[in-house]
Amino acid sequence: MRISLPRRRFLTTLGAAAGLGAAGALGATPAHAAPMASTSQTSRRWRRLADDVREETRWAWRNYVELALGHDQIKPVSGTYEEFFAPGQPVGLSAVEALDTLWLMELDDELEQGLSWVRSNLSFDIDAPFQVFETNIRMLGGLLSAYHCVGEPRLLELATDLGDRLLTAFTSSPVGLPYRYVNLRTGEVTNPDTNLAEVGTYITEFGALSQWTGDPRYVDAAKRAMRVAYEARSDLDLMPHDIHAETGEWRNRVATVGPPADSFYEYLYDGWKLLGDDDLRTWYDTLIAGITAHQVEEYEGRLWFPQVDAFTGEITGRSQSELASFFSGLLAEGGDVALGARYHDSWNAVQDKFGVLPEGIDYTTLSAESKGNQLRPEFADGAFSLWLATGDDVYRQRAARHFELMVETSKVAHGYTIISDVTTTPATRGDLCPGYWWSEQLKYYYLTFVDAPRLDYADHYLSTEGNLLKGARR
Ligand code: DMJ
Repeated sequence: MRISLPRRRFLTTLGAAAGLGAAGALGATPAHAAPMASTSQTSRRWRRLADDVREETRWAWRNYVELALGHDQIKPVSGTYEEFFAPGQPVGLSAVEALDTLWLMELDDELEQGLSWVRSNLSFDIDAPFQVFETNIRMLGGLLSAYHCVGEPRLLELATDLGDRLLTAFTSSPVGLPYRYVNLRTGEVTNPDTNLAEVGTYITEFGALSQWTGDPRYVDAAKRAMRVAYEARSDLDLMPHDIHAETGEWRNRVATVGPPADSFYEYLYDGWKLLGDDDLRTWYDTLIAGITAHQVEEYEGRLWFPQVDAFTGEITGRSQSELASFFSGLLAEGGDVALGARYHDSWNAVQDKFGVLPEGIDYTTLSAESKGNQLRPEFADGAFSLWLATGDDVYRQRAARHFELMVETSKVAHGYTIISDVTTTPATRGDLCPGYWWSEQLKYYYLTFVDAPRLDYADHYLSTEGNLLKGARR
C-alpha cells in the first residue's frame, strides 16, 4: 500500500514560498512552516537521521554477508543463522528482502553483493513444503521489487518460476482458495484449514507478475480467492478470520482487523490502487463500512478495534495485536484520515508507555498480554502512510522515536534482534533478525526522514512486506 500526493505538494509549495532550492525543501515541516533558521536545523536533523538509518543498514548488511549470506535469517547475538521456510533449505530470505531497500538507499555495492548471490545460487526446485502466504509476500514480492528497481531479466525469470509453483496451491483447491502449504518441487498441497490473510494476500504480487509476463493466470487466481472469501461475508459485512480452502466455509465466528485477517483488507485497497480493479475498491469500501459500524470501540478516550462476533456484532475480545497498528495507515490511505490518525494516536500511547511496543496488549488496561517484540515494522509503516497523507510532522517524530528505541534496545554484536520481554529493565533480548526487517522498517524510516531520489513519492506502491512494485525512479 502507501501512496499520496499531498506531501510532494507541501514540499514544493514551502520550498517555493521560502525561496528554497530542492535541497532546502528536503526537511521542511509542511504542516507548520517554521522560520528559515529553524527550518534548516530541522532539515539537518532529518537528514542526519536518514544517514543514521542508512549507516545502520550498511553495518547490519556487512554482518549478514560475513556470517550468514544465503541463509534465511541471521541470529545476530550468536553470529549464527537459521532457515525460515524449511529446515536445511535456505533461500537467502534476508538477501532477497533487502534488495529494494539497498537500492532505494543507493547502497549499490551492497546491492550488487545481494544480486550476485541471487544470480548464482537461488533455485526453487526444493522438495519441501513452503508456506504459500509467506513465500509470496517475502520471496516473490522481494524478487519482483528487485526486478522493478534494477530491471534484470533473471529476477523476473526466478519470480515466474516461483509464481508457477505457488499457483498450484490455488488450482488444487475445488473452490480456488489456496492451501497453506505447497511442496515447491512436487506440488503436493497441505493444510486446507486457513485464514483470511493466507487466502487473500496475493493480488499485487500476482498482479505485477501477470502484467510483467503477460500471463493472466496469476492475477485471476488471486482475485478469485478474494471473491470467494468476500462473498461469504456476514449480513453485517463482517468476516470471520478462519476459512477452509476446500469448501470456502468459515471455521470460526471471530472478526478482527489484526492477524490472521489484517493483510486481506490491505490487499483489497492495494489491488485497486496498483491494478485499478474497481471490484476490489467496492469490496474494500463495503468491508470497511462494516468494520467502522460494528468493530470500533472508544475506550477511555482512545480508539481501538475489538474482536467481534461476525454474525451478531457482539464484542468478544479487547486484545490488540501490535500487527494491527498498520491499520492506521491503511485507513488513511483508503480515505478516512481522521480514523487512521486516531488509531495511530492509540498506538503512540502504547509506545509512550512501554518504549518498544509489546506484541499484544489488553486495551482496557494498556497492559502487555504478550511481552515480546518480534522487531516489528507496523507502527513505522502507519507513521509513514500518515506522514504521506497529512504532511504532519508528528508522524516523523513518532517514526524517529521508534527508530531510536530500536537502536537502544535491539542493536547487538552482529545486527538487530527481536526482544523476548519489553517489560524488563533492560529489555530481554532474543537472538534473531526476521527477514521482514530488511524490507520494512529500515525502508519506512529512510523514506520518511529524507526525500529519497529513487522514489516517486507521488505515485508509488509498497506491498504489505514493504516491497516496491511501482514508483522506482531509475
Ligand atoms: C510482515 O511479514 C508483513 O507486514 C505481514 O503482512 C505481517 N507482518 C509481518 C511483520 O510483522
